[in-house]
Amino acid sequence: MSTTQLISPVPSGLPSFLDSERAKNLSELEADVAIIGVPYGIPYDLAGMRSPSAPAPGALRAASRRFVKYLSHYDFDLGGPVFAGRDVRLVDCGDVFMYSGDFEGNSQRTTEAIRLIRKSGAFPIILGGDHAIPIPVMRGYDDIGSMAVVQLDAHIDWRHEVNGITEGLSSPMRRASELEYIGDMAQFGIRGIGSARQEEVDAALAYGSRLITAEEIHEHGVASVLDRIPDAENYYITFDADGLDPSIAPGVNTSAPGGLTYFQAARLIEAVIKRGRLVGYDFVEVAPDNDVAGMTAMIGARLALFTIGTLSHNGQIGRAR
Ligand SMILES: [Mn+2]
Repeated sequence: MSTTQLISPVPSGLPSFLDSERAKNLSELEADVAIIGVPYGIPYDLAGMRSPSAPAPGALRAASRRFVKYLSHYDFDLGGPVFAGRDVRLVDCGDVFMYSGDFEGNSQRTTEAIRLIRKSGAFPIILGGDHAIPIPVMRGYDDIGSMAVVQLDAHIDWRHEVNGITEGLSSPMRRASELEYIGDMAQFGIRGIGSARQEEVDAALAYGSRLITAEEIHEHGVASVLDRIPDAENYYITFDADGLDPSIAPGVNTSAPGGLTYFQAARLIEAVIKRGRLVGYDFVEVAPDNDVAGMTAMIGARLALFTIGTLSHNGQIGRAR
């Protein structure tokens, strides 16, 4: 299919993420961090054609506005100024352009967008969309050599297929495991029912994925599980909003009781960044129609900002002034 348009920039009149500059051409990026929305995955049925997470990138951008005036402030979660006093250039690339019904093409455009962002040297922050979107996103890392994947989620997402669809929201970790450049995996916050039958658990364990339940984190503390993050040079974090507890993140597609707190999630992200180079971060599965007072979008925007701040504090992005 012919690609006529790769992205739709954030429309004027609507907020960009953290009020950052709006990029119009991914081939001309000059940034340390590039925000990109990917509104659609591949639906399982007709009802899924209108993804509840399609408006999520816009909701996360809107929620990020409350932090804009504090970007020069002290961040107590980071123990210093948000960007550690460094120059960090953020751009918002808008959303990957989605052609109605052209799921394969949308997927290819997503991969292409990630390749262009990475080629520019910018760190990609991917706003889902549902949990199908890391599948085309991770294909944009085929030149990386190797990377580990750390997932925060209630569900293990190891289904081979659902209704014959192999690249849907239940399958990102299974598809990731098939990419030759993806090595170890750790999956944090796992709990409840609904993500796996015995065969998916067996497949994950056979691959060597580390499944760390939410209960273990609550019982023994997040510090006790940080050593389960695999050793790697490069890391990709995929964060399903339902990994968080429904009491703080009700606006998701598949709520599960017993989830992670904000600080458990933040300290997991921080620990990954301290271990090696983080090369990508996605936050997916926000369903704005289910949200309460915009709490889920707010915590999603906060965690993305925390991730950017932590990268800056660890010298992975930006320049010393
Ligand atoms: Mn998921």
